[in-house]
Amino acid sequence: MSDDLFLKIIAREIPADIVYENDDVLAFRDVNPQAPLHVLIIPKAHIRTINDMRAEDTELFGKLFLAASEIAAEHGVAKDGYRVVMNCNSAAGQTVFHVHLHLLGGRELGWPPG
Ligand code: DGP
Repeated sequence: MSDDLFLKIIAREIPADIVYENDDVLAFRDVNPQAPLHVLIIPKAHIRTINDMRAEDTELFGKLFLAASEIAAEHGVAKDGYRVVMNCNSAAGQTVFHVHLHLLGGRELGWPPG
């Protein structure tokens, strides 16, 4: 857990541009944005990857998507469209081992992703 960078953001030990917060969820702008709107939406609980998700986390993961839809609406990308993606482990490009939903919007997004 001590290597969990995002826990440090939750604890305000590392600064971040926070755009959304409630009791269970925090969202902040990605430090290396890949779109005009690129927000990371994370649970405050320490969960390393999707593989570590348990049945009792189902509601919490749902809250990440609910946050995504609210943030997208607030930032004006809901109508045109946006993407949410969660990378799992190294082959998918996960580099921070605290689950996070990427919210990308504000430009045309190609498919399939690289
Ligand atoms: P992933 O590759 O799916 O694990 O995405 C990790 C993302 O986290 C990556 O897009 C860059 C972002 N990131 C890494 N360190 C920091 C940080 O200290 N602050 C912020 N805001 N974002 C970070």
